[in-house]
Amino acid sequence: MARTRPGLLTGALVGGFLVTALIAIFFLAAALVGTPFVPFDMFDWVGRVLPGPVITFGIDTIVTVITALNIGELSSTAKLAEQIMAVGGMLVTGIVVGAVVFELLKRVRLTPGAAGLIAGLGVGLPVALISQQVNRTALTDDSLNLVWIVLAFVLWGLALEWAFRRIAGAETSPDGSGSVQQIDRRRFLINVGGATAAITVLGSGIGVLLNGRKPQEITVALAEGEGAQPWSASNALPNADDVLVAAPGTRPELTPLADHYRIDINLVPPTVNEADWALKIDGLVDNPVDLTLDQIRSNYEPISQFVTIACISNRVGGDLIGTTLWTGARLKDVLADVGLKPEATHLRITAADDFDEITSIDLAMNDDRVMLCYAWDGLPLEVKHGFPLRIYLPNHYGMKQPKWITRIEAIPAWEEGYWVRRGWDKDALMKSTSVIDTIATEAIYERDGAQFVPIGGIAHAGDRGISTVEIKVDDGDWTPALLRKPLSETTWVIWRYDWPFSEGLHTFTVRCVDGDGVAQVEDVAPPRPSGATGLDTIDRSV
Ligand SMILES: Nc1nc2c(c(=O)[nH]1)N[C@H]1C(S)=C(S)[C@@H](COP(=O)(O)O)O[C@H]1N2
Ligand SMILES: [Mo]
Repeated sequence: MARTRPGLLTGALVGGFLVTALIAIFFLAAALVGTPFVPFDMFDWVGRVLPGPVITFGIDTIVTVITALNIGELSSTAKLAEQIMAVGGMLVTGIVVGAVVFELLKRVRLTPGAAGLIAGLGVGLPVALISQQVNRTALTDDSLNLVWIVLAFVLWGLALEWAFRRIAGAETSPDGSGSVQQIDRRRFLINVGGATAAITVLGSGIGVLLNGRKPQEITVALAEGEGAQPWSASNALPNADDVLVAAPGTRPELTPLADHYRIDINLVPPTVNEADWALKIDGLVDNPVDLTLDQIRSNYEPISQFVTIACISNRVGGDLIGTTLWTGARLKDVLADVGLKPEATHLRITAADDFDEITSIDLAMNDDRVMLCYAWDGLPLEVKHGFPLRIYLPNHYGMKQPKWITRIEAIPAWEEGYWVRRGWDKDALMKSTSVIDTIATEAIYERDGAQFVPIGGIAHAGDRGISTVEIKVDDGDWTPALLRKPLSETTWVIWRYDWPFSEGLHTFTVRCVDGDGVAQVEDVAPPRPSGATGLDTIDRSV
């Protein structure tokens, strides 16, 4: 028994301890400064590279388990299960690597530091590159993330090796008897376990607290009556500190209310008299209610979000798209008060113009952003934009989002809504799109002896965000544009590309990749039935 050097089992234990602390540190850093939370990135990546049937089996299993155990509402529980699996996956990786490193050190004599460095780089480098490629969770710069992840893993590897040498050193010291050696190892493991537990509890505790801080929440006081000014007249936009200036001629980042597109089935919008209006919520609910506008405004915590909405009829490069600040009450808060019956699966939303659409309760209850909206840019909704109430459904085209809502009825099955009955897509999820607004030849400038023309526009991909915008001039290479930080995760992104000027007739084309890494569809499709695709192209002689 004496003189056994630590091997697989001890390595697994130490690897597990240390990786737990590492996970907590990644979590804390993510909450503090927005570096990637590595386990989630890795999980997303694994989900994408694994073959379809394996994923389907995995999802089916989660669904079966959640349903069988009856542990709560499906999609949020499933998300939690996935997050646990993501962290578990990293834990297992740490355990396996710990075991391998200890076994290796037991068998092979290596220069001090080599094993730790190899283990750290061996795991850290691919993980950092994958995280960068997936780029789901980071707010920080790519190169910073890369350095941070690799460094963290290298330190982790070195800690592993240090632990091995401590244990091995203690046990091969020539003086003691076997029993002393055993106590030494046990005490050391307890110390390591205690230290990592402390880091984990502290790191994740602070991380949770920081995450509890709602990110840059905007409070909007409703301005009403004669001469009321929009919110944006006296408030800076949340990305005002972004150094990237839009190319001259790019549309405004926040669409002035007067310029916001309007689409509906009415020649004259229905005028709702606030005094006569109430929102009826009925159907499969325990307590049907009629809510006045005042009740909706004051009984529920108001939330404000920057929103880009587009019409499904918008052509590539068209102007049926706009961005403003929406304020309202979370639909799930309102639904909580009426008590949905278990048979209820969908909501039929009807409007003063007899327009109707059907929304799933799953979406309403699980997406905190879904709201009953009563203000745009701090002002009560304009009549033509849906006064007194409209709904916001992130990632869906306008046709899914009734204005002038009068009634919400909980129903037991999905039904076709107004435009679906007329042949349009039942889901109407927003397609990724990118648009050239300007080729600012008048703003040509010189730098290092070369001339540049600023080109700019917008890119939008529902609530998926935009990771890349690229420009092509004639048959040249696709070149990345610079991106402004968007107003929110659901708004369009302003991009800019300073083009090395050359005279003549040129063709400019733009394309984008969404935040999930999915490229904009380049095949040309008309708006009907599910939204236009294809690339925006401009011919210009300069
Ligand atoms: N009641 C009602 N709501 C409606 C519509 C409508 O015709 N009636 N049109 C929808 C469509 S197709 C779009 S694109 C958006 C447009 O909203 P906006 O006019 O405020 O931009 O409203 C949606 N909500
Ligand atoms: Mo629309």
